[in-house]
Amino acid sequence: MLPAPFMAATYCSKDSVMANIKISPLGTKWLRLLGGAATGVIAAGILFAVAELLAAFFATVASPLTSVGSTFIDFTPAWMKNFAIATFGTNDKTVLLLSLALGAILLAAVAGIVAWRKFAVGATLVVAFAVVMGACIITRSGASLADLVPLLVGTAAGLWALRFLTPKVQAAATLAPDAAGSPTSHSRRAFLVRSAVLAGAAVVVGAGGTLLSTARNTARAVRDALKLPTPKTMAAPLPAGVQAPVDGLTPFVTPNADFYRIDTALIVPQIDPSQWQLRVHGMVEQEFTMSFDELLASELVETYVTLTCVSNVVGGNLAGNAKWLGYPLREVLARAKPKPGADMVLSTSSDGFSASTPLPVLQDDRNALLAVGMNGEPLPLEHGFPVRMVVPGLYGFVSATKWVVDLEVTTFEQKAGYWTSRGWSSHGPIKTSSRVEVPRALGRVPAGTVAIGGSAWAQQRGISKVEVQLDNGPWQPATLAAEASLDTWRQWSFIWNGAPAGSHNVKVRAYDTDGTLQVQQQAPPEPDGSTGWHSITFTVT
Ligand SMILES: Nc1nc2c(c(=O)[nH]1)N[C@H]1C(S)=C(S)[C@@H](COP(=O)(O)O)O[C@H]1N2
Ligand SMILES: [Mo]
Repeated sequence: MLPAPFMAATYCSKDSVMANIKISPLGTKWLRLLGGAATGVIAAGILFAVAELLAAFFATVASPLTSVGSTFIDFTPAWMKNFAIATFGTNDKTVLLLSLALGAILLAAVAGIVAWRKFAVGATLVVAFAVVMGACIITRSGASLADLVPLLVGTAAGLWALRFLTPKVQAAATLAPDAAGSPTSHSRRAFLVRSAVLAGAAVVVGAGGTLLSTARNTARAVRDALKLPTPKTMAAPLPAGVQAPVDGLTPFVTPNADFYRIDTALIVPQIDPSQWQLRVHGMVEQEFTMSFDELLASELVETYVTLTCVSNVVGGNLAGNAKWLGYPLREVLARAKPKPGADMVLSTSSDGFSASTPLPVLQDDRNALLAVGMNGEPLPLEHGFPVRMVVPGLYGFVSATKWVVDLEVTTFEQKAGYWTSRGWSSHGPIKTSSRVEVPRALGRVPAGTVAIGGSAWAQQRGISKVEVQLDNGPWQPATLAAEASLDTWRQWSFIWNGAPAGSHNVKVRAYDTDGTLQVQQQAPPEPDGSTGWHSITFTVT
């Protein structure tokens, strides 16, 4: 016998009315679908809520939902990921989470609808989804069997909920009220009550689990309370005039809150520094591990470095400049003593991301750092707390591993980093770039004197000259702001007197200190960084 609400849209709980109502087969079909879908979604809610709650106690890696999301990210084809970063920028994760949630709801609804026809098949679907989720969880970096407990118990609870909400008699059931008159109104009410109770329980348990895991997560509190030691070598004070005198330019030092963020982490890794360890191993004479206290007790260096992302398009904003505090990686490697033949260090984060950095780059005097501080504070959680790498001159994808926990000295032939195995290059020296920041593209400025400005970078080589071209006229030298170091970006400005009203175009190009001109040929970011001269159009009113 089916619960009544799925028998007729016009159904009413008053028995007297019921007697006169004809059951519409069409309405019945839709209500059955709706009931099945609701059953599936509520059962999934119970599954995830219970799993979330238990994950607060058992899991060492993320909860089932986020493990699935993370695995999804790792298996997303490169073109789709590039599209997501290009289209949604830093919102890419929100979009992913929403799509995943939508996908989960759809699958759950399907399983519920199927369960209403044939319970065993619906239940098998749920088990199949659970197996896939289990595979996602167990393959996360650092996962153990304990991480499966929340999923197992959650799945059991979800299956129970599915059974509890699925009518006992299924597709073959007759639609007529049974002999007792209208037990159907009872079953309808029973279904609604049961659904409401279970849905409420899922919300309460899920919210409780989330609160619990947040409360048990000490990383943020520890980070906020952490006092970093004074560096042995302080950064040289910034020269006056690193900021070009043009209103609206990007600040020379990027505040932490405004620093671009790019990573594959769906949930920011939460690492308690007292649990943090760096393992140094591979082709070395001396393998060792280093604790956070040991790192802080080392001779720390402070230095300004502009970080840039290989995914940055011409004129894009995936670049930031900060004062980093850290321990030179050349000291770490000097202690490990790489063996002959090694040419790469594969750095791996707690969440499994990895980067391949040429060994010599980490051994020369450029101050490649195991960084603990950013602009006078501990690293923000989303920028790698407690420890990340910062390597001047290389794009982040081959050097700037956040939440770093492992350094393996190896060779490019034997190992590849996360993005290299997804179609990007294995090496990533930063290409000379420049951009116009003021006026804004398609912006409007008053007639008279127009201030134009922007920044340029060529980490390790430095910027020696910037030129601008107005309306396809001759290239003219821009005024360079003071240089902080070869590893930071350099601002430039150009004052255009007597700009006539109308639409104008400004183009910029930079030279590094070797005198090499920025590449003119337009190229997309993949596989080793975009090239091309930035050009914008604006209107003088
Ligand atoms: N663990 C981890 N570290 C990572 C990444 C990542 O996905 N995971 N992305 C890298 C990339 S591509 C860049 S550009 C920089 C960005 O650092 P930011 O987010 O602090 O700006 O981090 C690098 N380090
Ligand atoms: Mo990047």
